[in-house]
Amino acid sequence: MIDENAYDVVVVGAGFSGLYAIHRVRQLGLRVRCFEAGDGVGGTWYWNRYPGARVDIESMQYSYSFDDGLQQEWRWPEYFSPQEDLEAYANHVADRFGLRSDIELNARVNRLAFDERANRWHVSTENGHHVTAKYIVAATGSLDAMNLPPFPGLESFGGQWYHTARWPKEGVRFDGKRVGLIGTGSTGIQATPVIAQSAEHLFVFQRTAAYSLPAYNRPTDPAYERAWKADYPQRRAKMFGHFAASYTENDQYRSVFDYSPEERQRILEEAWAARNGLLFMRTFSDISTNLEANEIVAEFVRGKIRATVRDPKVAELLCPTTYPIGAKRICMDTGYFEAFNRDNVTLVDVRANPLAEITPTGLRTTADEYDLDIIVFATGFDAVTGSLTRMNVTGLGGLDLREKWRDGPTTFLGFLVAGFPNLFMIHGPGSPGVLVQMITGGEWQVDYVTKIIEDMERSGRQRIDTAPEWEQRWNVEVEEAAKRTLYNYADSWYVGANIPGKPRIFMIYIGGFDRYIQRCTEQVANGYEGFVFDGSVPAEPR
Ligand code: NA7
Repeated sequence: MIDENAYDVVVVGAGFSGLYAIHRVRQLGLRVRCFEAGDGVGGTWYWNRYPGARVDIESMQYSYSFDDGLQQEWRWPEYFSPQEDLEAYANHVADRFGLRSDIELNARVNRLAFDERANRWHVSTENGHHVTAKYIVAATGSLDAMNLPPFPGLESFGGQWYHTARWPKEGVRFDGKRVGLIGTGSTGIQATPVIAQSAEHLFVFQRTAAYSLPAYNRPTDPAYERAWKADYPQRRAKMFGHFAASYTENDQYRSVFDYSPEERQRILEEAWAARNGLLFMRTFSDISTNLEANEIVAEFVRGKIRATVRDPKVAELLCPTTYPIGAKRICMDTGYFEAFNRDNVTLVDVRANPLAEITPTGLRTTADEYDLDIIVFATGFDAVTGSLTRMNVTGLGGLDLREKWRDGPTTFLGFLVAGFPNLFMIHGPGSPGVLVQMITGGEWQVDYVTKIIEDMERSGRQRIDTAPEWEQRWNVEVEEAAKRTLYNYADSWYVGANIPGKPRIFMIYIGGFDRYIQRCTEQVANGYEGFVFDGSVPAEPR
């Protein structure tokens, strides 16, 4: 008798990687079930529906490549899609490939336990589902577990409050309201100009100033779309061989120091005017690796802030000075700095005067009190590991993933954890994750994982694991790659510094997507070196 609740694969999360994982697993002819916490598909682009939410990579490339019909027929109205267009795309993909019948919505996984006698995972959800599966694909997202700092007094607040990552579907009306926005990362920077348009007054509480570049978002030029569609196969192939899984036509890749100060200025001005967002960071080859080169570019960007913001004191406060440009995720904005020229926007420095408490009528810093009707928390995420550790995952011998990662996450190739067999993470710690174009990165990882599943099914293997020595070795590779950059110079979510008590470890493989593919591929080609099947003795790392 078939056990209806026994699956070959459970996919956790119906974001972009999860949707593709369902599709690929089905192609293997295996039984799959996907559990999704939200009441719709889209993952990050389902949850983050705050005002101004927009992707920072051009949509013609931040999209699936696996089906040419899909990429030919889909139209992206804007270069950088707003949240609603990305959510619509996820829904279209779910319908077009008939994925919905395998997705359980409103089903947050709250327990994953490995049964080592049966080599099966037990999966439970908050709303009472209980199934088993041979394999888990954890497509849980790098930026899913929201961070709401424990500000004292929040429960006493008489107004409304929202976290940007759990924004109500019906939206929030700001007209006539005094609004406080906490946080000036990508999210706060996108939300500020939009909220400012209707709020009676907006107070932006800034702890650390951020480097932000103009998005230059605009309607998609039909000629640009045609060029992409005519050349999709070649461009996608280039993306799979590119260090950031991206397509660029005009990388200069020369050192800042190859140019005279006047030439640099000219190149930077041209880049500022023409290269949207993240591309600007590739104007020179050494921006992310050489502090002196970085400072030249950082000072150029500060000059732009000073030229935009009329009040010199406010401008100075908005200039980031405590870390290199790019060491935290660079932000992309549409009118962020300009918003501080409005009479109804006030910047509050909570580095000098920290937030002390939320009060029944607003918020108090160590210097002042603010009457507020609405508080918006744009305070980020327990990134990369949070969505995994919050699921209560236990592996061999009942080992808890939180315990295993107490001193920081360890993985082999960013997708497998020793002692947690048959559990595959997409965009997990130690993978290129958010430092590459994530849809393409996710597609590649899903393909890699499904190939492993296919091999196991063909050879009748029950269990795939790795060994701590191989995790250590991979961790060294991750660390070495990060050391060659300036990323360790900032207290960012990349290193877990935004969550008090989280071990400070660079959690992302920055050696390049191309190099990552090469490393993953060669481990498998070398007879699955570093993997342990069905409890066999692991090979020694060389
Ligand atoms: P981020 O980038 O983590 O930004 C969170 C912001 O919230 C940042 O400015 C923080 O200041 C601020 N923050 C967090 N906790 C506090 C407290 N306790 N007091 C004051 N301010 C605080 O999250 P986002 O959602 O903006 O962006 C996440 C990613 O999504 C982004 O990098 C893109 O990849 C897309 P801090 O800098 O820590 O001083």
